[in-house]
This record gives sequence, structure tokens and C-alpha cells, in this order.
Amino acid sequence: MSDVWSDVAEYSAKNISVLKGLEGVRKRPAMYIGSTDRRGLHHLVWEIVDNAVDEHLAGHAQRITVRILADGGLEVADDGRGIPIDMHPTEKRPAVEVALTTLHAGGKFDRQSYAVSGGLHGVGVSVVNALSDRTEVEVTRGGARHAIGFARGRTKDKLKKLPGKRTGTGTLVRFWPDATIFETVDFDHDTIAQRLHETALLNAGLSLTLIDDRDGRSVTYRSKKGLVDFVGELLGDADPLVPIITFSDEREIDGNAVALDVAFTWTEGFHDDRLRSYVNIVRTADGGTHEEGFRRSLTSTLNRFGRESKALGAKDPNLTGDDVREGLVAVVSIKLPDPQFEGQTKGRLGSTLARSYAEQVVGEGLARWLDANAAKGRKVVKRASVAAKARQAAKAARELTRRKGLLDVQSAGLPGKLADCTARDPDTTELFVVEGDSAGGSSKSARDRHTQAILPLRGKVLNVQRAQLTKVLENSELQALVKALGTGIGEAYDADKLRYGRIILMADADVDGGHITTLLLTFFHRFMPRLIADGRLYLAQPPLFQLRKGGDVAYAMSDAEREQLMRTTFKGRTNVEVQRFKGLGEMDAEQLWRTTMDPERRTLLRVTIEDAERTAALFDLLMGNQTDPRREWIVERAQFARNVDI
Ligand code: 28G
Repeated sequence: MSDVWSDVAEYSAKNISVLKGLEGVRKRPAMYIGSTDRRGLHHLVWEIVDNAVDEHLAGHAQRITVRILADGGLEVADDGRGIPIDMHPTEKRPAVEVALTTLHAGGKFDRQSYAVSGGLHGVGVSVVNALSDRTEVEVTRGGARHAIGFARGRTKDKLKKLPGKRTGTGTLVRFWPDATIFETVDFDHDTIAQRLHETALLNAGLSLTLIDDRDGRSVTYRSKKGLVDFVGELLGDADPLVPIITFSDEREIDGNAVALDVAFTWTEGFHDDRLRSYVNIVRTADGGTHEEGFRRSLTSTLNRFGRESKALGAKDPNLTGDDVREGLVAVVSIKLPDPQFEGQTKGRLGSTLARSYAEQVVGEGLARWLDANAAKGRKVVKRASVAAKARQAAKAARELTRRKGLLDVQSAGLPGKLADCTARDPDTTELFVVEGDSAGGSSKSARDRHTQAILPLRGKVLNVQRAQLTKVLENSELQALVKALGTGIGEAYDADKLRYGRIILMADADVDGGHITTLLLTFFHRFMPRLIADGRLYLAQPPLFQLRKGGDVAYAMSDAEREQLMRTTFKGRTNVEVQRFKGLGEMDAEQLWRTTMDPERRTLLRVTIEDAERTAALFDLLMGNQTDPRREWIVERAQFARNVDI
């Protein structure tokens, strides 16, 4: 290394060591406690409480008391061994003073095994000291009480033995946060109470008391059954599907002392999962490897059991992680040295050891439980199976929404097969929705291209017998229709965007034509009811017969009408030429114009909501398994006619 570079290295090292002093903490508090807001203020409390919990985890403290003082201070006391007060061999100061004035490299190096050191805490009591106007520590051990005082991180009152004898041991830390550093120095009772409650549930047997001198409130949390009680509280009023399952493990992996505690059950009471996870008693709000291992083993173990016990049918697909999670209520608490945290808020555990460890312990534990509780196990598998089916249905519904979304899009272009009219004013324009290509051709020649647009729909594509309506939406013909109308569908329907004043369905007067009309009416009813309610949907009435004798031509819509014409217009005449139209395609442009499209001469039937409702119900019948109702439709069709218009 060149001299220049070694100088730089030396300079940086000095800089860092200076910044590592408590002055650095006061200069950049957010680096140590995350922020200087309410959250940061409470980090000070967690730091001290966590130290007391560590002493509990070490097997010593049984009671922790937090007292919010009336003068803005906060006090934490435990009945552990008491912070050592003997002289530090190299520092020549009592150990307790060294602990309060020396910035630790993050807590994790000077804490053995799996002491609390998650996320942003574990920075050490010295950080609290640095950010407090005043800090007082009392240590009870060796039959006496000892006190030491600090101000903004500097020792003010040297350690002294207080007069009088004391039995027992313990530590008390009292601090007054620095109001020049924090945006607020107002401790929140509920925030602290909640945290103590959670800590009690994670540490069976540990008693945590909160006393609020500001209003005299006090509360004590203590849980006998720990995680089982925790799961019980997460369940609330919901009933567990099976009694809460719990296991604990402690072992050494590659020289690391690790421990895992889990408790879980399922409920019908809610559909999400309620999984809480912790690393060294610190909540991992964003989960991480321990949760992954837990979930993975639940899924694989339940699938294996489901197959072996036949609780899963041969045709059922494997349960997915999501299926198994539904209604899951669980607490996973892992302890491991030097945990690695990830994510923006450091709320996710990244240590890979935690994944395989949790997977193994939960896999073995659950398999044992299933062996001994087969009937209950089947219940769990069945519940996940039902979840799987519901999920499949929900997926289909989502797909529908997605398709609807697709149709909602105000697509830039109009469909290619639309023969649009030149006028743009919806008061004067109409769209003929025409079945079949040949009818499309004749109607295009017949129309008044200024006001009449033609959209031919290919019958073959619309032949969706028994298809679900959701499938119908995938149909490119209907997508073209939606585009041509311009309104969007469903909730997104915008009446102001309708591009035509009238929408006229023009289909053959036969079974297939009827079928297509039924489909279209059902489509409009389901996805554009407003268009019907606004009176914009019509059925064209093409004739069934043409009667001609010499220069006289007349059209009939039905047999009855034809007979009537024979008794009136063509009375007494012989050899009247009667042509029966099998479909619109058989009519030439002139005939189509005169009979069906010319606003001066045609008859249109306006579709009412009631018509459409009836048709939609009929559609369901048609799309069902029976085939004959298709014929019934023809009978029904007569009833489409309501208000005869123009
Ligand atoms: C009341 C508020 C917060 C604490 C203890 C107890 C010991 C301790 C704390 O030792 C230094 C480093 C590793 C041993 C340990 C006492 C062993 C023997 C302790 C607390 C020395 C820290 N006797 N209780 N620190 N260790 N409570 N409560 O902070 O080698 S901190």
C-alpha cells in the first residue's frame, strides 16, 4: 500500500473511532435508533427492557417493572443478577460505568448466544445514556445498593454504595430522554403496555408490570402457557379447528446455540392467516427465513399426510402454501446468535440457517402430532382442501375481472369489421349488430351510411352453447362490440361515451338467430344494463315472407300476417308470388332496406329490462345441460315484443 493510501486508511479509522463515541450517537441519533420521532423515543424503552429480558433468558430475572415517571422520566427494574459493579481490568472504572459510557459495536458481539439483538435495538444501554438528559442506574447485589449517575452520556456521579442493607439482586435504570434530540418526549402508555403484553406471551413465566405515575394506572402481564396463550389471543372469539399444537426445540448447529418455539392451529373464523414471527423476542413484521421454513414444512407435511391418509382425493391436486395458510393462526419464535436482518425497515430475517432449522423442527413435530391425531389431521387437510377449491373459484372470478378490465380499456382503434357511419351525433346514429357475413354484406349496401353503422358478428364464433358467460367475454366478436359501443362494461360503463343512439340487433328469425339474440341480450343485461334501461337496445324485425303480384309487393312477419295480406292487399288475385326468407342473407339490399332498415318503414322492438331479465334467465337454461330448452326459446321470443317503436 502506498503512503498516501495508508494515510487515508489511518485518517478514516480515527474518524470512525471518534464517531463511535457517544458524541457520534448524539450527532446522528437516527443511525442508532432509527428516528427521533415517537418511534425512536420508544426504542430507548425497548433497549432497556430487552436487556432485562436478556437477563431473564439467561435464567435469572423473573420480574420486570416499567414505571412511567410523572416528571418525564422512565424507569425499568429487574430482579436479575445486577449489572456487575467490579472494576474493569483495563478501563480502571466499574463495569457498570463502562457499560453505560462505551458504545458497543451493535450489542451482538458482547452478548452471548441468543440474547435479544434484533433489528434496530441491541445497540446497548450506552445509546440510551447518550440520548438522555440524565440517566441513573442502581445495582443491588452483594447485600447492598449501588448508584451511579450520568448526563448526556458523561459520568456525573461516580458509583457509590448506598447506606443500608439489601437482600436480593437486580438492576434499575432510570432515564430522562433529551428533549433537544427527540421531537417528542411523551411516553405512550398503550404502546408500552402492548409491547410488555407481547413480551409476556413470548416468555412464559416472566412477569411484566407497567406503572404509569402520570395517572396512577398499572397493569401486569404474565403468561403461563406462553405461545399457546398467544395463539389463543390471536384467535380472539374464533374457534380453533384443532387444539393448539405446540413444540419447542433447542440445539446446537455448527457451534450456534439455536432454539425454536411454535404454536399454531387453524380456524374457520377468518380466511387470512394470522402468523406472528419473532427472532430473539423481536418481532419480524416482514417475516423471513424462519417463517418460510415453518410454512414450507406445514405444506409438505400436510400433503404427505393427506395422501397417506387419503384425506386428499386421488384426483385432488397438492395443497398449495396458500391453501394451508388459510385460517392459520400461528406464532413462530426463533432464537439464534447474530441474526441477519433485511429489508427497508430491517423487519425480515435473512439468516438461511433459520429456514432449514424451522423446516426440520416443524416437519418432525407436525408429523409426530399427525401420527397421534389422525382424525384431527384429516380435519386440517379437509379445511385446506376446501380453501383450494374456493381459491380456484376466486381465480376464475379474478380472470373474469381481468377480462372485463381488458374490455374496459378505451381501445384506441375501432374494430376492423365495423362499417362505421359518417355522422358522429348519437342522437341521429344507430348501430346494426348483424349476424353472419352475408347479411353483413347486404346490410352494408342497404344502409344509410351517414347515420347507420354495421357490425357483423360471425355466428360460428358466437356459437357458445353451454359455455359460461365468462368464456363469452373472451370472445373476440363481443370484444369488437364493446369497442364499437365505446362505453366500457360493468362498473366502468359510461353512458356518455355511447357512440350510437340506438343499438339494433338484427338476426335471422330462426333458431340460430334466436340463440344469438338470446346471447346478446344476456350479455347486455349482465354487462350493460344501463344501455337497456336507457331504452337504447332494439330488435330488428325482418320479414319472413315477401308477397308479390305484378307491381305490388308486401312483406309479412308471420304466417298470420301473410294470410291477412292474402285476404286484403292480394284479395281475389291468383298466382301471388310468395317468397319465404330463410335468413337475412337471402334478402337483397333493396329488400333489407325497405323491410328492416329504413327508419320510415321498418318496425323495431325496444328491449325492456324485464325482457332482458327473462332472457338472461332463459340463457342460463339454454346454457345448462338440457338441449330441448333451445326450442322453447322460440316460444319465448314472441314475448320480447313490448313497446313497438316507429
Ligand atoms: C433494569 C433495566 C435493564 C441486566 C445484567 C446482569 C449481568 C450483566 C446485565 O452482565 C456484562 C458480559 C458477559 C458477564 C452477568 C451479572 C453475569 C453475572 C450479569 C438490565 C458480564 C453484563 N452477573 N442484568 N448485564 N456481562 N439488566 N436491566 O440491563 O460476561 S444487564
